[in-house]
Amino acid sequence: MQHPTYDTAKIRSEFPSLDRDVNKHHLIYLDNAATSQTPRRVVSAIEEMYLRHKANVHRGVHTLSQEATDLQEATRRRVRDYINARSEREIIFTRGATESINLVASSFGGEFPEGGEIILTVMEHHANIVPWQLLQKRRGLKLRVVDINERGELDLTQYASFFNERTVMAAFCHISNVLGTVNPVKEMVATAHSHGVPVLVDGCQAAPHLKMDMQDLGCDFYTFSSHKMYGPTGIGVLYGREELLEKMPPYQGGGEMIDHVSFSGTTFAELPFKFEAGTPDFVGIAALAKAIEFMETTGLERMARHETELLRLAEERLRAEVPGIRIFGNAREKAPVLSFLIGDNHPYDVGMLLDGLGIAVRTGHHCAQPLMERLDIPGTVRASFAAYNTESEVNDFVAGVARIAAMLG
Ligand code: C6P
Repeated sequence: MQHPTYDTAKIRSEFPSLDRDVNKHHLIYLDNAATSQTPRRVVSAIEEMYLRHKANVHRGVHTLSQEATDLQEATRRRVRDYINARSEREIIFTRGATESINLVASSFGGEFPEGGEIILTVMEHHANIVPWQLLQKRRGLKLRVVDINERGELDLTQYASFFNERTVMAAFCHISNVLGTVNPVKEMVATAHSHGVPVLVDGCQAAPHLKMDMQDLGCDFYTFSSHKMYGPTGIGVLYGREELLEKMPPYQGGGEMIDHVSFSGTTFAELPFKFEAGTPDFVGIAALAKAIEFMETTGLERMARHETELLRLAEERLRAEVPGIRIFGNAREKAPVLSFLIGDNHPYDVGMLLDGLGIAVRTGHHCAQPLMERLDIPGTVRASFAAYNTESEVNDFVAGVARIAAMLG
């Protein structure tokens, strides 16, 4: 099954964390949709920053400060190229996707007119629901929620029907973190734009698997978190179209985001710094470049093909070998995220028993409670695959689930 040029052993050799034992079993890490493991080159870059280049960015004329600033800004350019944005002015570093969405809701949404409507979908992560709900209260807005079909795909007819003269925003995920559904984002952006409505895409689950191309997608805002794409924790990227960012007020005030401060009035820095108040996590930002390098050298398409093969294998074998298994999310285009339940057994019980076998999966509502309500389930067990997972890990995982199913009855 493994392609001759795709060498998981070589990839795994960069991830020492995969070599450890858990509960007397060799770790099988299948919680990649929550956070991926980190390759050595990223950790080395963090170490290098702390041991050689630690000085505050954009603040000093001394050499260390220049070095740290150069490394941070080199990552910005790398991200710009990686996601095919037009300019590095469109790349804002945040703490993660959650902060990015709060930034857009607060700053871009701050002037939405009362009675305005925001289109969301039922498969959103709380990070793409709650910031809009907070804004809804502040501005007197209405949220409209697009439903899914039995495969877990969005109802695009309903989506198109929601647009009217009151619609002020559409915000949806590129890939569902529970169902794995890959949404037809380009088409959805085009629909919104045909009504003059701006779009935010939550690309958190897409970043580790898909080529992100801002100019091709045409969206107004796009966001993702570094920790899910082999990078450091605590860093996110917000892409925004320059002409929108230019008009938006700052999200937070403080150092770094100003041009000149006086008590009679303050002027703000140029993009993207207007949105980066305070000392950023320049150590992590510098190291994010190495995560992008890892994905580029491994080959995003080859990684995705490998991960899809693991997903298909796991789905087929679970269906064949585990009586009473229910898999949630059977979209025609699906990312390597596998949510399931065994009969009526609680996901926590299954997750705990899998942990006893050294197998890490996520259990619960996955920060998508409205989706759980829609599916009428308390939560799921979720296995999610990354570039370093192997066919033999999938086989052990399926055997583990089968054993647990037999035990629980
Ligand atoms: N989902 C999961 O296990 P942060 O926490 O800001 O890095 O990412 C939030 C987020 C936003 N959107 C989607 C689609 C996501 O999947 C996540 C994070 C993790 O599914 C942790 S809850």
